[in-house]
Amino acid sequence: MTRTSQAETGSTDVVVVGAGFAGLYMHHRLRAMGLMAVGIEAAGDVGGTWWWNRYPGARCDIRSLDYSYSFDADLEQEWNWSEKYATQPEILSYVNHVSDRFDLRRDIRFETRMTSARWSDSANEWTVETDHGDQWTARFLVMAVGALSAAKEPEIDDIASFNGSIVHTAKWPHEGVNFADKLVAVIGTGSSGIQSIPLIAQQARHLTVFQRTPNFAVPAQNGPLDPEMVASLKQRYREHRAEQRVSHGGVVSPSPEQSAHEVAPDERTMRFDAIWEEGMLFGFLGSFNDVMIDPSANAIVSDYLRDRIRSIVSDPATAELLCPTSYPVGAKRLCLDTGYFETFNRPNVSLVDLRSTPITRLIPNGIETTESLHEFDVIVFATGFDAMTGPLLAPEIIGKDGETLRDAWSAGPRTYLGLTSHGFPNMFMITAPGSPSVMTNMLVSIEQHVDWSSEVIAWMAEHGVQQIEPDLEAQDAWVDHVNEIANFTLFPKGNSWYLGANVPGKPRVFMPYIAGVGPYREICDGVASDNYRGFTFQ
Ligand code: N01
Repeated sequence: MTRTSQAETGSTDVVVVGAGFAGLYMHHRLRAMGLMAVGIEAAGDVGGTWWWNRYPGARCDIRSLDYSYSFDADLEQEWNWSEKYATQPEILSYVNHVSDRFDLRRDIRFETRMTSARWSDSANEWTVETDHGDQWTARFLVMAVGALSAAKEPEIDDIASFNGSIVHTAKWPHEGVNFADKLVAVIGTGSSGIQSIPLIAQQARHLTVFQRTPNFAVPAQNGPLDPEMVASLKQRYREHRAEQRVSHGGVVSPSPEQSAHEVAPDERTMRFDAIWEEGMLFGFLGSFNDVMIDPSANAIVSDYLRDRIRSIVSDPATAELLCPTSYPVGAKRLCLDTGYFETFNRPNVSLVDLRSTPITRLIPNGIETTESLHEFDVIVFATGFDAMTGPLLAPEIIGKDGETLRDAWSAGPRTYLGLTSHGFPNMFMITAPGSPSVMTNMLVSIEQHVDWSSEVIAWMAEHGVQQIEPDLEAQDAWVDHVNEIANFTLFPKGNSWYLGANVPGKPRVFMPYIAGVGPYREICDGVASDNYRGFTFQ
């Protein structure tokens, strides 16, 4: 939707930044509360991550029946997913359907990027500015900007010197990319690389994969949904949603009671085989209760997954390069794949190990490594995101004492409950650092945050208060708690984007809260029922 309107100036109750799943649901809630909202969205239409990430193979790695809104019982009955894991186009049509059904585009300015927001304590309002020269004042600011929405470019010299095309998985051209008969490079082997590599390989004359760190991946075992299973789930969808809300990761799965060491090797293998055949993303991490706590239990799972790689990839040297050995499984986000390791058996695919032969620079016709020159027509950067803090710190957000959020978080993000930050009154951040967010089914976490924030806004209206701000002590205690829980586990042991380790110079702080969505929800509800313990109101 091309923006044609002139710069706007006005006043509203709430400015909502972002029109992905979080922003859209926020608009729905605010409208139901009788509040006015203005939405700002950089993309040309609704969908957030699913509007931008259109690379071949992009699909969700949470089951489609779970990765959908639960706020409306009719909506979940009327929508029909075609596959176990939905593709990006199908998710985008779902978002479009929801936006049409609830008329959610009405208040949103597309192709508009928020550039700054400044809080005025005397006026009790935010002034939000955009790259179109708009200026909105609002009592509340909701940052629904997504956790994985600021694309990370690779740190490679002379990128501009390359004469062919460069595309980034997180900013995929809407017209698509023709790889037919082309020499193609993919740099990066995280989820985006692992999903796109098999499909690019089918089209390209030759595909070279540049891998810095290998990743563990589990086959999706995707396929059409069984209509009987869907009908039966739909009959108890409400109960299923309630179970999701109190689960660990926002998906219903059994809680493991045994340690990996309590089970005989043969039985362990049988269990792992069953998880492999089922194709569930976090099945391996939840196979025993100590996989993400005890390095030796984790090694049992890692060994199994490495053996699987060796059994798929025909060339033993390539198989070894594809086996992760430098971190516990799960410490980098586990990937769900369709034919990823098999792709390295194709004659038109080769692997370059960047640990032994790093890229030195791009050259006009390709990539130079310390060992050789590789010629390419197209280079795909699958190099990920400045996760969680990137989208929040991109605009200039200036709080109560004139301090920017960037300065307040210079040593790492500081939030109370992963929803609010001291010094930034009346600002809510959906699925921000310090909340379960990216460790969960995002839809469950998004709905919980939007519900909680809208309930505070309603409570403030009822109690005649104008301003809410988290106390510094409550925030410090929460940040300590988030770190304490993370440090009890193996999650911080990989150089992952969870820690900000993928972005040079970014403070190393484990950002998500990993105690689980159920316990986290209880804490948030407890804070609310205790008259918003840890917050000061004016
Ligand atoms: O990004 P990543 P992603 N030179 O950061 C490499 C979600 N998601 O877009 O590991 C060379 O995981 C980097 O190497 P290293 C999901 O939560 C979900 O793939 O830093 N290589 C790594 O291999 C996921 O975890 C889906 O050593 C460079 C890769 O690029 C998250 O998004 C699909 C480099 C980046 O991997 C991020 O995934 C897609 C450089 N300069 C994404 N810089 C679903 O399935 C980076 N790399 C729903």
